[in-house]
Amino acid sequence: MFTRIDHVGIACRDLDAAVAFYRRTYGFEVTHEEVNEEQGVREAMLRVNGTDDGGATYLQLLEPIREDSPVARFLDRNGEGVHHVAFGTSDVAGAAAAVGDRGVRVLDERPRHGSMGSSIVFLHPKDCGGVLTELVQAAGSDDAGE
Ligand code: CMX
Ligand code: CO
Repeated sequence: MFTRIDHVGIACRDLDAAVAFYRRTYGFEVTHEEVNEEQGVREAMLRVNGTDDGGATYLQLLEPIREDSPVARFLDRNGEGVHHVAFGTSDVAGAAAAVGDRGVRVLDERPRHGSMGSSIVFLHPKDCGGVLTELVQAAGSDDAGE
């Protein structure tokens, strides 16, 4: 059901500074940048590697665009650092339903819009051993329903 780590989400206060750090330290380049109003973030996706199912693995650098957003609250509490882990699947609605049946709270009733046209759902960190977990179906993935 889950075929890869789609991305690791990292909260930062200054997106441009974070992008510069990942470029000069590791040589990772920005594949895509966007503002996601619904999630309250400006974000950059840095592609790390491709996978044999045609997917890829990214770092997602996240800067809050408003104070009442999840990433702003996270930064206030914890400072900069790892914010969430995202697993890739070809059927995010089915995967969320299956995980929900296993007793994990699914935070989104319906998949929402994620980076690069993906569909995403979040799971409650308190049901996942303290890890905020995201499920991702890439745009154009086989079972894409949207
Ligand atoms: N990782 C682990 N634990 C987290 C967390 C995170 N990223 N964010 C919050 N928590 C914990 C808090 O530490 C707190 O724990 P305690 O009660 O033990 O102190 C608890 O969850 C509640 O925290 P809160 O700040 O009061 O709650 P929020 O109102 O911020 O809600 C959550 C937390 C997970 C429901 C909310 O952040 C959410 O809905 N997140 C999903 C959306 C999101 O994160 N979007 C940004 C990324 C977008 C993208 O990836 O595309
Ligand atoms: Co994410």
